[in-house]
Amino acid sequence: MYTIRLQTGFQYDCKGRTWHDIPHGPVRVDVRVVTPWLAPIVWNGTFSTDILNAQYNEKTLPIGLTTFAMKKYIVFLKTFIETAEKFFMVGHKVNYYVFTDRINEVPQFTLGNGRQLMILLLPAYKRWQDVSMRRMEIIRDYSQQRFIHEVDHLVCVDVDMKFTDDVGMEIIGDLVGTLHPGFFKSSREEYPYERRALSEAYIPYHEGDYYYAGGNFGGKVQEVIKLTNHCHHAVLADKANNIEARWHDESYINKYFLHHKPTKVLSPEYIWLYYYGDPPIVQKKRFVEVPKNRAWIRY
Ligand code: UD2
Repeated sequence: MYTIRLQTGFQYDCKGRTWHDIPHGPVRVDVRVVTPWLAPIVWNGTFSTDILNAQYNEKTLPIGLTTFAMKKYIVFLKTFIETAEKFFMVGHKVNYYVFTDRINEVPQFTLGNGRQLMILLLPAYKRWQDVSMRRMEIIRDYSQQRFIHEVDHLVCVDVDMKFTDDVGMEIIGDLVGTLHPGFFKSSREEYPYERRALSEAYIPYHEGDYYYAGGNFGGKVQEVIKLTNHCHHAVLADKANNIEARWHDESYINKYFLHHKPTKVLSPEYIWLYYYGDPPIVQKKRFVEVPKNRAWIRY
């Protein structure tokens, strides 16, 4: 028997069957689809949306999607929500939790059935790094006090992003991390982990599995509470020692995932930055960064 690989990444055998027809057949041979601890790595072509949707119990609670639109980042909210309505968990219940200090600048949205927008007022920190890192504390607190009663699962993402293709039940798992688009082909020595031993985020050169993006993580609410609580304490401990990890919250998340392995890993389809080009191996760019003028937006 011979196989033909098509651009889509699906495998067809000589009888024209895809892996859907042959459940034990190969899935993707050009990328790794499982971690060494046997968690799936979610790439296009490795899952069936129909099967996952059929498994989804209609009685379950909505999926929670958290994002922060603090200060000038409020300008990203319109595109973020409008594209989420088109592509994020279509046909499922969603609670959007948007943290902002600029309630008056929140646009009006028309949302689909079963989808709600919750605007949560926060005072803003001065430094953008603190806004970014403080997300750990805020997500932890709101998860404990509120989200745990309203949703089963949280997806926590950056706001300067847009959805450009379907993102559905395939991303749901107990503890979920996303491969950073810049380092999914790199070796562990090349990962931009925090390398100063003084920091709580420190990872030595001989350790580490993947480099995860700070802009998309999630899981069951209880797991997100553990992750954000751990990272928040690490941020505080470093602050007390006058040190700030190299990539802020992202560095602490990477340290957390080293010792608490994600049960599901999303490929960079789920956080793409065109700064890294348009490689065909990333067949779908589902959630992509909106370019920003960092000097203007952050100050
Ligand atoms: C990366 C990560 C980001 C974070 C950061 C830490 C990705 C795609 N992004 O992005 O998650 O780990 O590095 O260095 O993996 N924000 C505001 N107002 C502000 C500043 C930030 O709302 O004034 C929020 C907003 O949701 C933003 C997020 O914090 O998307 C992260 O900030 P960023 O997007 O400027 O960070 P960036 O692009 O360096």
